Amino acid sequence: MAVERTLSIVKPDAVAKNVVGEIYSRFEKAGLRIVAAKMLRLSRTQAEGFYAEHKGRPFFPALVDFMTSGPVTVQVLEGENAIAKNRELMGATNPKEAEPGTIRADFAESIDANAAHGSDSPASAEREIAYFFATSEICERD
Ligand code: RTP
Ligand code: MG
Repeated sequence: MAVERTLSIVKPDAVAKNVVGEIYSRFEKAGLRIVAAKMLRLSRTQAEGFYAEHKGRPFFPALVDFMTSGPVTVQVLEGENAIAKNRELMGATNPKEAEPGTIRADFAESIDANAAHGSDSPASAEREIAYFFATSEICERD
C-alpha cells in the first residue's frame, strides 16, 4: 500500500473544546505521522479559497462563517493509505451518522460544527497541502 500525505484541519469547535491533543493522539495511534502543523485563524478569503469546490452551495456561507469563527490547527498527516484512514477516523460529515468512536461522533455537535476536515482524494490532498504549507515546512520522517 502506498505511503500518502493528507491535509487535516482541527476545526474551531474542537480547538475551543481543547481536544486538539486527543485528536492528534488518534492520528498517531492509527499509525499516521504528523509531518507539518500550525495553528492559525483563517481569513474569509482563505476559508472561501480552501472550500472553493462548494462555492454556490446553500451551506457555503455558514461553512465560511464557522471556519473563521476561531483558531484552527492545520496539519499534514503521512502514512499508508493516509487519505482514507483519516476519513475513517473522522467519520461521516454529519456527526449523527458517524460511527461510534470516530472523531465526529465523539467531538462534533452538528453538520456545521463537525470538528475535523480531511482531504477526500489524492488530487485534493495535493492542492490542500500546498494551500497551507511550503515544501520547506513539511518534515521528512523515518
Ligand atoms: P470536510 O471537507 O470539512 O472534511 O467535510 P466533508 O468532506 O465530510 O464534507 P463536504 O461535502 O466536503 O462539506 C464540507 C463541509 O460543509 C458542511 N456541509 N454542510 N448542510 C449540508 O448539507 C452540508 N453539507 C456539507 C460540513 O460542515 C462539511 O464538513
Ligand atoms: Mg470535503
